[in-house]
Amino acid sequence: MAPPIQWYPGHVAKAERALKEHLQRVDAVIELRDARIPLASAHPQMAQWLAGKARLLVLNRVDSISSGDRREWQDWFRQRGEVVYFTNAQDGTGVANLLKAAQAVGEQITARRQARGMLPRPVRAVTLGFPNVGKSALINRLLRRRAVESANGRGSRGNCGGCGCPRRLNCWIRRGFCRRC
Ligand SMILES: Nc1nc2c(ncn2[C@@H]2O[C@H](COP(=O)(O)OP(=O)(O)OP(=O)(O)O)[C@@H](O)[C@H]2O)c(=O)[nH]1
Ligand SMILES: [Mg+2]
Repeated sequence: MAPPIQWYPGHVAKAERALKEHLQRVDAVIELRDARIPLASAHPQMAQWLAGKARLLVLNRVDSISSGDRREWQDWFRQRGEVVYFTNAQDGTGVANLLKAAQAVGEQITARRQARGMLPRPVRAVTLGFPNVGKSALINRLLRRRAVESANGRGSRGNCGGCGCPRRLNCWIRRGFCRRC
């Protein structure tokens, strides 16, 4: 008889643990999805993982959808109380708008920290999303420099040489802690 299929392999559990641990250290999350498949490119547990955290939802690759589809998705998310930011991380369309929103979120976080008597420090943000969705390209656009490698393909694998986090974390956690992952 064939051995039972393990649907929840150890490396996935390990990646999830690492993700949760990393999330404890960040103030805000930029969640990236593919504008062509905004629901299919969402992780079902994302909302749970990000509970209580500031989050900006980005639909990247806006150049790959029609303006009609964009309007429909915008309405769809708005009806559910969600603000979405459409970007083309390759040519930078929509990034200025996202940056403004991110700065506003940052100011709120800083004000909250100050009100609690905490010392000021730079706001920590991370981008999360499926492989190849454009995380690196967006980071480079937001920072206006080539801070991370952005390329078509399978992305980087193995352990990160900087903070030591699993680079792929099964394709979920990326960026924000060290430049190399
Ligand atoms: N047409 C188009 N291409 C994009 C867009 N954003 C990123 N790309 C391209 O898509 C490819 C993958 O982008 P990356 O930034 O490396 O994606 P990633 O999410 O960091 O990928 P991994 O690190 O492998 O998970 C690159 O060739 C980018 O130039 C976009 O909005 N539109
Ligand atoms: Mg990348």
